[in-house]
Amino acid sequence: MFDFLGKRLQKSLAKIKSKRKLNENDILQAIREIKMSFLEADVNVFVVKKFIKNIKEKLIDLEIIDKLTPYQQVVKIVQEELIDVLGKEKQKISIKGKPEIILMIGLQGSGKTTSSVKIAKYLMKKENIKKPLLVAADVYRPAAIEQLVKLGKELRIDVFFKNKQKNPINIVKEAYKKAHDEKYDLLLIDTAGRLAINKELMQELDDIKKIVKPNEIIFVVDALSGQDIINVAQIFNDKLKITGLLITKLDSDARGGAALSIRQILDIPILFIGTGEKTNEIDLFHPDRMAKRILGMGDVLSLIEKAKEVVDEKKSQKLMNRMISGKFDLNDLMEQLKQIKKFGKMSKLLKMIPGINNKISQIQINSTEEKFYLFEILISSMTKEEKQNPKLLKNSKRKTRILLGSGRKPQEYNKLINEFEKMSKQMKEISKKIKTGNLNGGFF
Ligand SMILES: Nc1nc2c(ncn2[C@@H]2O[C@H](COP(=O)(O)OP(=O)(O)OP(=O)(O)O)[C@@H](O)[C@H]2O)c(=O)[nH]1
Ligand SMILES: [Mg+2]
Repeated sequence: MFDFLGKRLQKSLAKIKSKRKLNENDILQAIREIKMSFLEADVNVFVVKKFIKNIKEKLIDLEIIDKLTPYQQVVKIVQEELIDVLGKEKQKISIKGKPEIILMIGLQGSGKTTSSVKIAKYLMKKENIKKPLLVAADVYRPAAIEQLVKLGKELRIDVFFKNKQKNPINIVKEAYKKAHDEKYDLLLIDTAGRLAINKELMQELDDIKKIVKPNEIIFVVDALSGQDIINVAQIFNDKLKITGLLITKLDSDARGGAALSIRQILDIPILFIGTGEKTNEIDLFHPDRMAKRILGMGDVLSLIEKAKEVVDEKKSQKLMNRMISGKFDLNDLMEQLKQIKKFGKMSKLLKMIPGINNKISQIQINSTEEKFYLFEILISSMTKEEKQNPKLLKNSKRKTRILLGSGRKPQEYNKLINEFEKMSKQMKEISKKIKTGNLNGGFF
């Protein structure tokens, strides 16, 4: 997520980290570096100019306050201005209509269809939407209707479509009537993609807008877009008045600067970001949290929210109790691995933890993920008895059977046993400390 900008910016700022005083030259050099970071991340020149002008004014007047190092003060200023670029406050869709009507627009392949489903699912979970209707208004691309129908089916969300109707305006009219008649509380219209600005298709969107009078018109923009997306967004906005942005594919290594720049140039809030192909890979956009993340300060709030969403509290409590009581078997380990997996990719998770961003390499992450995967396979080949009583795993007949069943190597098996023993030992020690009330320095 804006990783390129983050890494580059953190590198620029690291140069002044150890300085106890900053002279004019240091400041100018830092400003130059910051400017280059933004330009290299493909942020629009006008946005960069404004940003630099603002931080320059603040940095020149910098008065060193005792409590903060010069570095901390510079970071604070950059953070404030970054929040300004990202959009000051969190924006969210407030459900106004009955039904709430959302129109999705954007270039071809930007992620409109996927995002339509993601938004419907998100609003059902967070905003008390109970009966959404998705509308397949893309009659041009073969299989477009099928794509939405399939996604809707997976999530048990109704999809309105007409295989024979070739006029999207008529489809929308009918869907609009159905939504009112059958008391749907959300009407979400997925429209056809445009390769570039095309007058006819633009008129079609305007006609749809006039019929349904949407509460939200969301412009879906791919993080991989180049600078020309800003012009495209401008034209869409002039004709249709966009109410919010959704930036997709922020899980890729796209620099994302161009998509990001639309926010400030057109003064349209970023409502959501797409972080993967799965229908739950959508996040509300919080400018302050994103600024912190870009500056390597972590995003603990998002991490806690995510944990609440994915971790089954009862199971965690049970697991915790077993750990404290010194009982911890391979069933528990498997349960723990499953809970971790629910967070998604480990690299995403680690980026939310302050200070850790640059300290763990992708290689280390990959090897941990691989190890967990391996453990899961091996544990799956064990009997219930073996999982409850790991001592049985020393038996060579059992070992041979498990290796055969899992298709793994003896070294891998030994690694699991060793690591499990180490873990159990640590847990027994912690449990002893808790029981004797002797927990110096906490758990870790
Ligand atoms: N990695 C990743 N892929 C995404 C994301 N959003 C969408 N995609 C993928 O991007 C491709 C295009 O997505 P669609 O939702 O079909 O895009 P669209 O705008 O509806 O495309 P058209 O209808 O052809 O204009 C699909 O392969 C999606 O799975 C995202 O946030 N991350
Ligand atoms: Mg589509």
